[in-house]
Amino acid sequence: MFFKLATLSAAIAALPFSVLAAEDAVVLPEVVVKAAKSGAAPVSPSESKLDAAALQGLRSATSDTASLLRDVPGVSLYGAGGVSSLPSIRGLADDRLRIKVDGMDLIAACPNHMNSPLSYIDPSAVASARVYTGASPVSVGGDSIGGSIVVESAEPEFARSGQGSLLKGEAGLFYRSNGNAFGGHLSATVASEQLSFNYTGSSAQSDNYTAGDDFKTYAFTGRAGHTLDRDEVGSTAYKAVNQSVTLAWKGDTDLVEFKYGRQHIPFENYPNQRMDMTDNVSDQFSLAYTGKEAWGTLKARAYYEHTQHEMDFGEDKRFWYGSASGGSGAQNGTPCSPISASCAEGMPMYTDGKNTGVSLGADIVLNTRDLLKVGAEFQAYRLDDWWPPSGAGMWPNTFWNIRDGERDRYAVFGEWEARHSAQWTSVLGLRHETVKMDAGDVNGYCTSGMCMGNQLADAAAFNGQSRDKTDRNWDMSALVRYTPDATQTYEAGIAQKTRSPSLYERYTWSTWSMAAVMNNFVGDGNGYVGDIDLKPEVAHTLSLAADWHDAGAKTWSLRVSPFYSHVRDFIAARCLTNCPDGQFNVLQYVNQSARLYGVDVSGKALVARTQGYGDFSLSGVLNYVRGENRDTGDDLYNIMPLNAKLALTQKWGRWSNTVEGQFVAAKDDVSEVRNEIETDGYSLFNLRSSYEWKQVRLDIGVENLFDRFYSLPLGGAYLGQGTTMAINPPVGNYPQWGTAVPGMGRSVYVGVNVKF
Ligand SMILES: [Cu+2]
Repeated sequence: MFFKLATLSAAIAALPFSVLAAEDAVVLPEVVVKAAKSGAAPVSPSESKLDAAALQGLRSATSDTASLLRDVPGVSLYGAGGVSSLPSIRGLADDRLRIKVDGMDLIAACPNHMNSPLSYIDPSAVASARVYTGASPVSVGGDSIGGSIVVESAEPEFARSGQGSLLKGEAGLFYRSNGNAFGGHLSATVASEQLSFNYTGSSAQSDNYTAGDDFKTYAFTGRAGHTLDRDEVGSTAYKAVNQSVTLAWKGDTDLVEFKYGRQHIPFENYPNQRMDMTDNVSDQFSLAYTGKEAWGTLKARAYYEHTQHEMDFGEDKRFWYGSASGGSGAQNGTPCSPISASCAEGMPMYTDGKNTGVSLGADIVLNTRDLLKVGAEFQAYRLDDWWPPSGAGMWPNTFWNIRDGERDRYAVFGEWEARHSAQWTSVLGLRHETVKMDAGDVNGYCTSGMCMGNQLADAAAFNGQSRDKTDRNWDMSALVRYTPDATQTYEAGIAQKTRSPSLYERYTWSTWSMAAVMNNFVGDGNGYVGDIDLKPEVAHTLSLAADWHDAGAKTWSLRVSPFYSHVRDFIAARCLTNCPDGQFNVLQYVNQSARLYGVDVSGKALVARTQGYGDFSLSGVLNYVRGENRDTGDDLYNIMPLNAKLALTQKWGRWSNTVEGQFVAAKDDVSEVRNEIETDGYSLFNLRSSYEWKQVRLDIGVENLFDRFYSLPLGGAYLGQGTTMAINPPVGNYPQWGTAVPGMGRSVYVGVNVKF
């Protein structure tokens, strides 16, 4: 066995890591947690873990994996496509968070970040999700300044000793009334005691959703062809298919897992982007090894992910207002062929991203007190972003938005976790990353003569500069946890975290408004231009947490966690030339100084234990965050206003019934430079029920019970219909500045899940 292990280790020495364990293997941090559970419970109060049971209740309600995290303290969601919203932790989102899906650092390969990391896994495939909201340990961080999210699909299962073989699976179907959404999933495992094979597949699709009662301001009249209903929110339809096969081998002390996954999104439309996703194919290959040694655990992983992404105008954006009879607009509904200098049809945009990663890590048990985690990670990322000629102003050449983009990360870290006594635990970590970036020469659609929008001069200026950049980034984090007795835990954490700019932030180059508005990953409708000389952003964070609970942590708990973060060289935006209020403008990324602070409060309590009607418990979350630009005095963009959730749950035999209220204040702290739209406060109510038999689970619920109209505070600007290619189309055409994306009106959902 040892020889085999050594051979394997050698074979995989070039490979990487992640949280991955055989059914009977135990990941080390959990040993610490479990060992402690009998006495105190020094689980970090700034870490939230959602396991299968916690996730199950929302699976039928959403096809958007990020939305499974909606009730985690400190988390809010940027609206995007139907399966692609972006989690925000304490005001920081997207590339500012470290998000790992099955051990892979996925990167959105799209100038609008449509294919965000969590869009690559279906909610039905998520077996566990961990969210680190505080000064997260360096072992789960890197190239980010906010929290970390670690999402895992199910671990491979094997037949029990003496059982011979195992055949099991799960299948489910769901339907949601709003948008007529439906889909299903299937997972099947065939295994012996040593080998395990699994297939997992899922599919979800939806028409446009409808907003609550009052959404009338933006409804269309006189539109040819497809007509939106009065309360229909344009560009919110989608279809997604995820499939994977996993082959795993288990020895006495080691586990090897190979997984191939393919995601296909035939279309996903975006109500806050000027383009829609018209095709996205992602192939993911991952090989992982976990070995339990006498000294601890060795983890290695290698992965390769290839995204082929296409955008164009979806059906709600293919219309030329005021000239329905013809014209040569790229968004005209009438076909135009052949394309030429005077005739355009659509605006195809392609992105190709290749992401290769290798990581190696060890959790070394030094003694009963000390655990040392060391790791090395390498990631090579390649990106091309090009827009083929499609006629009229987009003619005659291919527009290269980013060509031969390269972003490589080399990281090493060490983390020392010590249990000094039953009361005191500390975690100290240090991490270094070298980030090397480069990009090739670019050109616009037009490469000679009179070109629209300064394409010639912009391209020449970009090509004349060196694009080769190397950042050397240090992260550190120190955490102290004090657990005086079984009813309370206090934690203080400080961290320095660094993120290098993304390829889109450094290397997008065109100031032409039509091109710039295609580069936008915040959904605010503005155009963005990169800056090669951007510096990495560095956050210094202080995070405190106190957790009080009953001795068994069963009947009640209260957790309060204030935080403060100062970000040097925060990548903000400034006006490029002239930016009037009340319209969309072209902005450029710029390093400024920012600070974010706030508090998350969460708690639960068993309020009644009845004979006839089961147990009743109350749970709640309150989130407050402020974000300020210290250089300009402006508010940061997309900061969730004060909000709270309260839920009353009845556990009654096989029934679980919940009434949920969500209360959100008006958003009036808005980013002026981005002309961010204010949103009104609102409250929503949801009902959820589930009934469980031995092998069957039924979920049924109503979201937005009273069909309340509301605007998504982090949903961005509504660009879901009309002639989106013009930054500010003439009055009478859409989109006009000033409408936020409405949230979904009432939706009844039902889901059934069968285990076999
Ligand atoms: Cu895209």
